[in-house]
Amino acid sequence: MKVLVTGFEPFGGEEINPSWEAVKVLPDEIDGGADVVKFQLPVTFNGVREMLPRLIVKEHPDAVVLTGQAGGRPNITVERVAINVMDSTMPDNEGYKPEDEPVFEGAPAAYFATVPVKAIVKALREAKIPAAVSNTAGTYVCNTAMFTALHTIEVSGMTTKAGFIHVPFSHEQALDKPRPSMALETIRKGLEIAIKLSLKI
Ligand code: PCA
Repeated sequence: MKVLVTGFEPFGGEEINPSWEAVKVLPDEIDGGADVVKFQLPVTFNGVREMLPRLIVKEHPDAVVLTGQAGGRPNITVERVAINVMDSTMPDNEGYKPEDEPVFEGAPAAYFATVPVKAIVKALREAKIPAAVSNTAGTYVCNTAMFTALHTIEVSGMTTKAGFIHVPFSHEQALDKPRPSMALETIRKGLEIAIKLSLKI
């Protein structure tokens, strides 16, 4: 078994991105033998749309677990759906600011996550980690990544499961701002739970 796990580089003036900080300290093998392939994605609409399809086809993993920072959210959120829209008032790390553009022209309006969203939330809560289902991954780069992964899997006829987990700011990021935050170790543990469940179906 193999799982591809991605986190993002920092954006929006932050020095770190807790998604990548947590992904990079995951074990290289999970659940008694599943290989964990880790990759840091750029926070750019074009970079994600170009790199992710190549990576997924090359690695041909059993599951893809994408992660990103959702600063301001107090809990780990498991995304239910990705939409075929790029719409942003905040420029990406290349200065690109799309308005009402599709991620892929002619692709479906949306894809549902194929990882077990509700089961992951339940397992996180059982592990005492605050978690919830989210019904929007936004219209910035994270949604584009989730849409790109699900669309790539669909058009390639792969059976790979894919989903997106948004994580809060880490405590380090919130030291000087009144925003909710979570310990990186808790985030890492939460991702491990999500990965295990994503590989089980
Ligand atoms: N979060 C952003 C993009 C990169 C990241 O970590 C988002 O939610 O779209």
